[in-house]
Amino acid sequence: KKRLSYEDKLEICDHSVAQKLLKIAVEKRSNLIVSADVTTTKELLDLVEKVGPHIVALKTHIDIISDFDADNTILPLKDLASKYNFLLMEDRKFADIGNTQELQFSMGVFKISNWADFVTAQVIAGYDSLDCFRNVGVVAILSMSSTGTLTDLQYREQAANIAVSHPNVFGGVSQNRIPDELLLFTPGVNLADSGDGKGQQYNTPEHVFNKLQTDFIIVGRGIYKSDDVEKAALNYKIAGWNAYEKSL
Ligand code: UP6
Repeated sequence: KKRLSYEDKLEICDHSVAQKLLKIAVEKRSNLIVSADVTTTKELLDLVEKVGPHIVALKTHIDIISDFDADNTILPLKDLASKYNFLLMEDRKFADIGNTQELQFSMGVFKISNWADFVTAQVIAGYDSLDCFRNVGVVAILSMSSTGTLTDLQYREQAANIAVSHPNVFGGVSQNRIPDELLLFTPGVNLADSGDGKGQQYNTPEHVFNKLQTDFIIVGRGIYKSDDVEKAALNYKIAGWNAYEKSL
């Protein structure tokens, strides 16, 4: 079966964040999400200045920023997001009971609910645990890219059932195909390496569009570790877009 285009997905994915992402993808001719796994505010903002024009979203692990400060980290980040037209995806991978997740989402140092357009969450704690993300969109972790992951077929099916039926969820992170009404986000993408020696496993953009019919590729080290970050971002953007068009 042929994959759905972004235009097709705009018809069936009605969550407001899904709509925004799909429109940005079509406008920028990009399905690239950069994973900004750097550890200082300066590195983060420098990276975003370079990749911003090429991405649909920036994926953060905000808790690895050693000098995090709402005014110095988040305000300029939000300015860059509107300047370059991309969304902020906080890859928190929440994995607790609803009440705790609600606190982790809105309280503490990072106050994710104040700035993230969407977040990732495990579904391990069950359907109701996702109710607290009313004001953002959720991308559910349905399977993982690392060796030995416990996300077997039975888990993935049950996780997908939760994701499809929960109104706050509009997408899934997976290394497998997922139902069409969700947007598929695929990390573990790298053009040069097949792994990182720490369990990460990589595929090419070609593979994840052809075999998984993914919607968005997530690239970290393939871009931010590159000698020419801007050129690398452009390369992955083009590779991702060509792979998407070929898979149609
Ligand atoms: N990530 C994965 N695999 C998953 C889920 N999430 O790699 O199954 C995240 C990692 C990292 C990024 O937390 O931020 O995607 C991948 O980075 P890399 O391209 O440098 O390997």
